[in-house]
Amino acid sequence: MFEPFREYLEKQLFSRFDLRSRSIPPGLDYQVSDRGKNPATIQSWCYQCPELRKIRYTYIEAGETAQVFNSVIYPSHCYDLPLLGIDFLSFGQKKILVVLDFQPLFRDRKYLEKYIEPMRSIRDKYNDLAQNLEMKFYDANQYFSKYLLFAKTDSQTVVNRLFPAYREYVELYWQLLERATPLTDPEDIQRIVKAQKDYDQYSADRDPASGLFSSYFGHEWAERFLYEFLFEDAVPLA
Ligand code: BLA
Repeated sequence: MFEPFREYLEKQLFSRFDLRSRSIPPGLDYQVSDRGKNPATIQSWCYQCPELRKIRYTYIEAGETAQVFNSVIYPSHCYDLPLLGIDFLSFGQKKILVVLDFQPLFRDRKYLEKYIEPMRSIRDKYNDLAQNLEMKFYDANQYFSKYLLFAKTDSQTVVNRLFPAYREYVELYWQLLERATPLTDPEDIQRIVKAQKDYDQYSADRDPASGLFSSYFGHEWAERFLYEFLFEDAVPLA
């Protein structure tokens, strides 16, 4: 279902950046579930380059029952850019949920003007994918922008609308990165280190996928996956 999205991202990354593999802890890069009726696999990829300190994406494949493409791109600590966040989920034809955003690290006017306003024209073009759905797990005002794509949709729309929207958002993200000037003051950089770490903690503690990971791969594996790979700068809750 979302394989073309993964391929597109991969091709973009490899053609634009000087990527190096970034290690994934043993056992977390690939796993097969022996539980449930449908065999499920989860595979992850992780890279880095001078501009982007962590690029990770994950594909869950459980046939008709579940297909998920999830990704977060963390810019280098010398860029205050939002994180590129992608979460596309399909649980059979009836339930498809897509979320795509530049996840802001700060919320002051100047920051939003610089990094979020540029999304507006794309978001307006794809109004049908921005449905103002209520968030149950996350606070919409925390690490989400007002121009996120967030929709319950169908497979036709995924192909005809989401794919072009995705390409435009990703393209814009590269542009913002190209235009960004690296921070040099260690204090400014520390502020980004802290903000990205806070993002990891917030996200790991609330991840709505935790139950899904546990049900397929067991609780212990799920906790490791969350705190050692997806959001590795977070510490597990006591
Ligand atoms: C919701 N994301 C979800 C849900 C699951 C995942 C299972 C709940 C769907 C439901 O309502 O039934 C899945 N989350 C994952 C997976 C991973 C993960 C598989 O982290 C990791 C491999 N989530 C993100 C990112 C964004 C994001 C980067 O990981 C940003 C674009 C958004 N996911 C997001 C939002 C919701 C969601 C906004 C709805 C949550 C809510 O209602 O509060």
